[in-house]
Amino acid sequence: MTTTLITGGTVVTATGRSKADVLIDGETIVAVVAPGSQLLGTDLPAGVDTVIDATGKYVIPGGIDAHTHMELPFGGTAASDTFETGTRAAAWGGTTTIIDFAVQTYGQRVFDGLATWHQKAAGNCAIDYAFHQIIGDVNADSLQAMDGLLAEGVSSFKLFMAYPGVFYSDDAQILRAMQKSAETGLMTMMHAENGPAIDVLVEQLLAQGKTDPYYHGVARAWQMEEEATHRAIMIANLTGAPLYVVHVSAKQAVEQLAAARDNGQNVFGETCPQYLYLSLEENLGAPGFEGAKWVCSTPLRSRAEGHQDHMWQSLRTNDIQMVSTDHCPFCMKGQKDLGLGNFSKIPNGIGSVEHRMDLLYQGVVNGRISLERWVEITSTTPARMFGLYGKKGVIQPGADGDIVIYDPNGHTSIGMGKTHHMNMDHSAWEGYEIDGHVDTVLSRGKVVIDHNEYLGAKGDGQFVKRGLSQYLI
Ligand code: DUC
Ligand code: ZN
Ligand code: ZN
Ligand code: ZN
Repeated sequence: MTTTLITGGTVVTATGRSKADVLIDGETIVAVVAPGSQLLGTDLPAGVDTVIDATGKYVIPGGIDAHTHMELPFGGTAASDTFETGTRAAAWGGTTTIIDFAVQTYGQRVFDGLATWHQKAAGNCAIDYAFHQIIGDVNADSLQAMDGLLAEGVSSFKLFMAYPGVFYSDDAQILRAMQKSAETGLMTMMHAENGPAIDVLVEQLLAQGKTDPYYHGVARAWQMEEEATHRAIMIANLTGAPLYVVHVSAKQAVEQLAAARDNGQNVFGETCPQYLYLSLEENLGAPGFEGAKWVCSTPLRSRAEGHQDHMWQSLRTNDIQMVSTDHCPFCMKGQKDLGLGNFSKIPNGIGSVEHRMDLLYQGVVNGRISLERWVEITSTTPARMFGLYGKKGVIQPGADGDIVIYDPNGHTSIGMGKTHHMNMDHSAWEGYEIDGHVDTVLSRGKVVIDHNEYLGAKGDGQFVKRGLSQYLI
């Protein structure tokens, strides 16, 4: 087995920072010790195979992106990153685990959907991966199948209050699924937008000739997110289901989540980089058809209304617990352009899996969040929330050797021809300049990114079985 010593760096976890050396034996961290001290308690042969000098750098647990959609069939096309290209891009950006969404489509059996996702991912991933299960058709058969999900290492399922005719669950289905969630302990994940009402608004806007990408944001009004979030919280309250609301963008939805937590409920919220940085006015409202790059759901919100600032503040106060990407990339040519002349036909999604760690680190530079909070919201909380903690999300003996060496004095220019490894013909983050740089990435002890060189291979990444959430009160 290869041994690796990361020496001279500052180890940062969710609870603090200290100068420490990290010793990895094979795939596993075996010691974290003050620099220069004897590596007591380890029975290593003298000397290590590889020494990595991390002087002046942060040594953090690898990022965990708990919300990705590689190869998702959606909007008449499919997300442009495969498991191969998407996980490689993730590695470049310091993410060492993704949790993707297996899909049960309408009329399909749950385990057939899960098997399809295993086929897509197996042998193709650069980093470790796990699955949530989308339940696209809540019925007696799927409710019964949910009893078997945990044994498959899938401890969470997602429902949609949006997209009637595609993945949609009505309130009766949500109630039954949440009863199952309470009974099994599986986390209910919710896409909280009132889809039927939004569809009426879409129809009315199109009838008025309002066809530009901007109107995607107008139709998917914050009231529709707040209302659905509240409804999901109330059904969770009634049933006792643990609830995790995905891609929260409206400040009013955050207030609903905060009130539920104050009320003692196991209710959690995730936001995404796009809701921290991008806006309805500047991005969806870009000239011509440009705004299509930023069509995603929930939509980008108005900066004038203050959603972005509120979201940063919520990360600080833990009203929002973590940040995932909802990585769902589509090219402009041949995919986004399906919606030329009709915003409702633009495939929904933004590609960010490569940039989440950098974009959030910028929050540390700007004094929005602490260094420890950065690690917490990008790695430690995702691990705890979705039953990976101990193996992932922390630097301690026994944990996987998933480590990022981050250079606070480095610099990252994001954009096409600069830092961009996702399978897209544009970057939603073109021109972003980051004070900080992912220098070295280890995935289960193997160096997969060495400065600006990719050393990984498809098939390095393994499926990880998850346990129940370790975050519940
Ligand atoms: N939102 C997106 O932006 N893309 C995929 C599905 C979703 O809910
Ligand atoms: Zn969603
Ligand atoms: Zn999603
Ligand atoms: Zn460097």
